[in-house]
Amino acid sequence: MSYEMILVETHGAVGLVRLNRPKALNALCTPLIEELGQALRAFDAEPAIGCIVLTGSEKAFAAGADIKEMKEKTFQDVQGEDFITGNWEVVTTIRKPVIAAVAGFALGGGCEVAMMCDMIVAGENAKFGQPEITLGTIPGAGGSQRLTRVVGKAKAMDLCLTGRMMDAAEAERSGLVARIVPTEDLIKIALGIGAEIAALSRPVVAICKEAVNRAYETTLAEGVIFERRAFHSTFALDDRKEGMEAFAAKRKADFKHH
Ligand code: DAK
Repeated sequence: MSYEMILVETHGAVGLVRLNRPKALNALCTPLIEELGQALRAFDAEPAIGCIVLTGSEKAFAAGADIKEMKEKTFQDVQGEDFITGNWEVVTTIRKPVIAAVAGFALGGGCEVAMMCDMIVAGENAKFGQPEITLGTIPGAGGSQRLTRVVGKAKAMDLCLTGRMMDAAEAERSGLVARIVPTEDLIKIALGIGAEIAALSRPVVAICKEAVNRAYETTLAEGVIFERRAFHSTFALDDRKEGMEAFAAKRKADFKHH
């Protein structure tokens, strides 16, 4: 598959997608979002891949949806065509873990895409924000919802109502970012985390991702029941047996992904 706005690489069992529209700071125009969806779906369907890393450049993960593409649209346009909704949701449908490796700006749709991923690893220079209010609009790809769930009402209101940016340290303190790493080592470290996850049992990783995500969709009591059933289901796998036998035998587990 050849792409024009992203670069796709494979590093062992880890798929790497780089947003690559440097002149526009990786602004997420419709063709870019389409290519991103195709690449993520292809990695999700590839049995040799166990984890996916999504990144941008050192200057920008993505500076938002493409404002120049959006600016002439009317209400009838965006409502009528359900403006760009479908492809923007693809990230949330991927079953393998997706790590956002964020350096530089992650603004508007860029911040929203990063939040759709399963964890964010940030370079020290990362900046997050939902500046849509300064453009006379509001977040449109889940920013007001996911940010609020992740960082709480106080910070979400602060960011969404003022449009200010938050740096990597504040983002980590607020729970948005899993780890901060030196910007120059970001890709290497994200790929390392990806390789660590990809070496684990693929079906168990998928079950675990589903269980954590369930916490955002249900009550605690229902979530715990879901987790219990999912936990029980891991006992149907050879990998669960191998993991526990390897521990008892003081050797490294050799997961076969079934
Ligand atoms: N769109 C289009 N072009 C952009 C852009 C963007 N979001 N961000 C930057 N660029 C372009 C600039 O226009 C400039 O292009 P030229 O003038 O060279 O042609 C080039 O990238 C370099 O940008 P700057 O010259 O501005 O670079 P600086 O370092 O001075 O500033 C900056 C960097 C990130 C602070 C600044 O570029 C900036 O403020 N950018 C806009 C950030 C922003 O407001 N983002 C939010 C966009 S609204 C939805 C899904 C998603 C959304 C909505 C709906 N649905 C599913 C319904 C999302 C909406 C948004 O994200």
